[in-house]
Amino acid sequence: MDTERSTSNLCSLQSHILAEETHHPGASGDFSWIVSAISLAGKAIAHQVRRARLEGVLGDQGATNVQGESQQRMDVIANEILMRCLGTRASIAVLASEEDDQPTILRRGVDGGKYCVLFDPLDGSSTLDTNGAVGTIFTILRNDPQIESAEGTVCQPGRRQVAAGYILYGPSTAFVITTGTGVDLFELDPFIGSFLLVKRGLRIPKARKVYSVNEAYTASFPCGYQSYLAWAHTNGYSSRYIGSLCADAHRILLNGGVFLYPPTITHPEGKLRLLYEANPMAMIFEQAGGKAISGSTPTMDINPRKLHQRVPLVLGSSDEVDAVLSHLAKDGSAH
Ligand code: P6P
Repeated sequence: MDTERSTSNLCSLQSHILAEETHHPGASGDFSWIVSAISLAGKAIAHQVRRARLEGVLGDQGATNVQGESQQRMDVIANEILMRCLGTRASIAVLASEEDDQPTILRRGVDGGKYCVLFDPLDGSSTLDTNGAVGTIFTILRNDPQIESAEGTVCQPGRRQVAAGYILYGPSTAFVITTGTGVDLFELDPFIGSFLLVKRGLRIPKARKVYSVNEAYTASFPCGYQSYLAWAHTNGYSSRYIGSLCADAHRILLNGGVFLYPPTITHPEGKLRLLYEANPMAMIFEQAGGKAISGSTPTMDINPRKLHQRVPLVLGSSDEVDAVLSHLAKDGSAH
């Protein structure tokens, strides 16, 4: 991937979003303010992640979240940072987080609440103890003032996402975002405190013989997924799996390949959450020329039933997702 950083002008995320806004006549700037708040939260979380062990905030919070998963102290810290940064933005009606049972209503549509923001504050946080890469995943939806319940308002299909992205806290801090006209990649320069544009219009390679799955659960995958893995094992594929969605997805977005989280005995509906993990990733990958399916359905076509709904997910290069789909269709595993 050639990057623009070395030859082009300095372009920050802030100025890039404001420039994008000029393509939307009548844009009020509200959307840019929301992205700016997410950017601010990303910088603050990046700082906390890097100092977590020094400040003794790694490990369990001693509680379980709505998902029934043990909450990490850094999950709570990241969640609070996002709430504090987004809560001040006047155009947000509803915030929803993986860490909170219910959405947070900030204001109604009549009071200017134009958007809803959903996020997984620190995906993969259990790998932090061993210095693993973690990420914040976010999506922005339009608020529908006609819908009374906050959960009903945010339960929109992925096709209606206004923007989606993630912030990956790894050796560097990467900010990936799409607003529906391609995918742009920024990297945090900690010395000037700005996310700088390094790649505009990122495209995923059409094919790459690398798959990413937790093979320990293979015996409990539906047979179509098992059939695909058996085929991949005898067709020159290699395997890479970190166990942190943002890190696995980012590698595939840049290099190509396919990520799979099929249904398992523990998670018969799949483990990943539709609204604030699968859908934002699906928008990014489709905008970069890739594909994202849940069973045989494009992930973004699913009509959500509830906030923390889980789905199976296959995400990646178009040819590689098609190869998985062909095995699911053959074995009738796609559901
Ligand atoms: P497993 C992290 O807990 C997460 O939600 C995703 O980031 C990741 O892709 C998946 O779970 C890993 O799950 O069962 O392989 O540990």
